[in-house]
Amino acid sequence: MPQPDKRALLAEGLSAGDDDAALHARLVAAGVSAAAAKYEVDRLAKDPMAAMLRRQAARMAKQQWLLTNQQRLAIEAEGGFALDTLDRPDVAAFYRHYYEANRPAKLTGIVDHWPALARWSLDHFAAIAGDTLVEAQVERERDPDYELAKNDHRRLVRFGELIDWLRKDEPSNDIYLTAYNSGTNAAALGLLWDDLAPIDILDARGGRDGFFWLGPRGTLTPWHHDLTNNLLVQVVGRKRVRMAPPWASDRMKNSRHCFSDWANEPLPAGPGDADTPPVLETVIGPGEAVFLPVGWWHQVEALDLSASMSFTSFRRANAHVEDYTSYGEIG
Ligand SMILES: O=C(O)CCC(=O)C(=O)O
Repeated sequence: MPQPDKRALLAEGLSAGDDDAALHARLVAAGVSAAAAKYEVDRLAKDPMAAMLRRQAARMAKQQWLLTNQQRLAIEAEGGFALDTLDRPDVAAFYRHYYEANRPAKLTGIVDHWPALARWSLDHFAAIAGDTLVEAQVERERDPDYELAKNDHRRLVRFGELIDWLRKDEPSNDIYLTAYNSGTNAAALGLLWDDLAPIDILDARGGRDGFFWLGPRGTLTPWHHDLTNNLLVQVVGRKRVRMAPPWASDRMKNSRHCFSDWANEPLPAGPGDADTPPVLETVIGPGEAVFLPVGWWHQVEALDLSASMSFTSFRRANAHVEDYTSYGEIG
């Protein structure tokens, strides 16, 4: 029988905030004799690495307490933990109560003036850019990590071919033009920007700096958080958006970068429990939008053939990415 790795067990226990008795019990439960476990635990008293791990665990516990307070306040708030819908929001009120408060919202009436709402269709896309090469994310269904490995899934496709395939209206998560493809698509699909117009809550760039999303019914963007504040505007079809707050990150299984091991799990809307985060859920249709604050987890499913735009050009710096460093393994 293999010997338990006592150092690994101790490191695990110290990181979890175990006291000496809990560390001892952890070793014994893994098959270490009581005498050997006592020897190992006693030795930690002189180990500077153990002292540091203990301090780190205490810091983490303190931070978790602060986050739990955020949860209590949000759940006990008047109206409960809920997503507000703001119709034609006042710009100053939006910034004060949502953007600066790191609070999501569903927004309506902010793009009623966009010609895209009447114009965008597969025929329109084919007419203005059918012969153009666009970049898409492809072969997503064969790879459970298609978002994390998104570079491997980039391909150039003729826009007209993709449009013909979309006309079949088959549900699929295999191909999706996403914001990640914008480096190519912003130029390739430049004529589409003539169908957009400025949005009051954004800065003055007139909607021309947005990111285009086009895919069939059934695309799934797995649970992740963005590194910026983000506005997702729906133009064609509907999307279901699920959101979980940053203060519930202890339940988000965040083992890598900004991604969650919940992947596309349909975490239920509601206050959550000890294992699952509180979740807000909404469906946005043509002309509707959702404000996704930085750090909020979200998962998005297209319920129909869908075309959307997203924007990060708020009237604030929105530069949170500049001091983000956790790109690798976390959990
Ligand atoms: O619309 C989607 O599929 C995903 C949108 C999203 O996750 C984002 O804009 O950050």
